[in-house]
Amino acid sequence: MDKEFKSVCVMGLGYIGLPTASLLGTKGYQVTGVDVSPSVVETINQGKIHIVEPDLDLLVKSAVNAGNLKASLEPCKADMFIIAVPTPFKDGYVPDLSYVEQATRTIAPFVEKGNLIILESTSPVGTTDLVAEILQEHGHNTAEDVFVAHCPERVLPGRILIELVQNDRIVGGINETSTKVASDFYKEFVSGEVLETSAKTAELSKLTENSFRDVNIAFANELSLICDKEHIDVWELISLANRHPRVNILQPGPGVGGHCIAVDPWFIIHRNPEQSKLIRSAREVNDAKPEWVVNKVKEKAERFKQPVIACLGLTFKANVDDLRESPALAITKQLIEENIGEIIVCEPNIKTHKDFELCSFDEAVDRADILLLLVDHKPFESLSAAKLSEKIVIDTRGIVK
Ligand code: SAJ
Repeated sequence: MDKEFKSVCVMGLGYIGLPTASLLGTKGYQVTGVDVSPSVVETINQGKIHIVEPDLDLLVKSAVNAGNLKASLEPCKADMFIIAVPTPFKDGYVPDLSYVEQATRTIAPFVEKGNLIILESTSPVGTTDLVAEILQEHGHNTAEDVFVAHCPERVLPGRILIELVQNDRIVGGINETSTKVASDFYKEFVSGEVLETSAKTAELSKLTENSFRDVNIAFANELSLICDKEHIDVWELISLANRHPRVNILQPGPGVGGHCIAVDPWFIIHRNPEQSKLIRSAREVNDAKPEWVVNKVKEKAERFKQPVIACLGLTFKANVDDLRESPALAITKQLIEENIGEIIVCEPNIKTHKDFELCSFDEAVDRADILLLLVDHKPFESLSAAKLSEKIVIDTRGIVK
């Protein structure tokens, strides 16, 4: 396929859209990044960023300064369009596709014959077909004139710029020509392999990757409950079992957070409820873990009048500043709500929080009667059980040695 795309319109300037837009800008594409938030648009046009991600500030600055990235509230004509908007769920775990639908309707008047439209948002099976249908409703002939494909983002927050280039990509079009055209585009800047398939397989593949991780973590979390009853160290158990050449269990924790792994499995369950019993069960196991941790703290707190409970870590995973869907945050809030003792909070990756005063790591360790380790941040790795013999330690991440 010898199509050449020079101008790109990226819909949504969040964790995926902005890194993608700025990367393409530095590769010589003429990029317009579109977002509904005026403050986001303004920030980016000043060469600055509104999210935290290593090196993204430099990339955005360089693309904007080179005149290759411009943020806007409105789309414009372009050779191709990338949709990277949120796909959350509504009440009852029903997928909310309104952002994808709205983005497609917004670009439809600007789409022309020969354009490529790529959906990168993590999406339930059938969403790429829905994008094509909306374009058809606006008079576009998706069988011949415009190309439509899904290429799910697969980058890990904290490593986005590296994984954007190095990860293998899965590209699935609504027909073979669309697949080929989209695949050729990714080959321009991806150093990993670009794998071609159908749109539906690409959609389910992304959901499968995150569900695999969720099910595996649920298995580890279930083991942690069993081990607690049996007085066995779950971390030792898993490291021993993982010495088998075909076993690779993930790590238990206080629950599964973030905006991907705890969400995506529901897209499979919603569409195929009868066939996805294990996936649903895993979700339930992981969602129940924060409550289990709270009960553990309550049990240990019984012997004190008013214990000082130090919560170490608030973020959804280690060494990031992201609090979205964080089980550590939910646990801390519940402990405060239930008035179990004096709760002190230490989170080295954020400066302030609207609901809590944050204290230093040293103060937390010093003052605590109960030390509740919720996130395996680097600085917490210095904790040693020998030095904490006077305190009760509840280590949900298994880092206290
Ligand atoms: N977690 C555990 N035990 C583990 C691993 C993780 O409890 O052994 C917890 C973490 O603490 C966190 C949650 O799971 O609360 C999710 O963290 P994560 O690091 O596994 O994943 P995310 O949400 O940051 O990113 C995932 C990635 N998917 C996979 O690794 C299959 C990423 O590649 C996706 O692009 C991203 O979801 C996404 O956007 O979908």
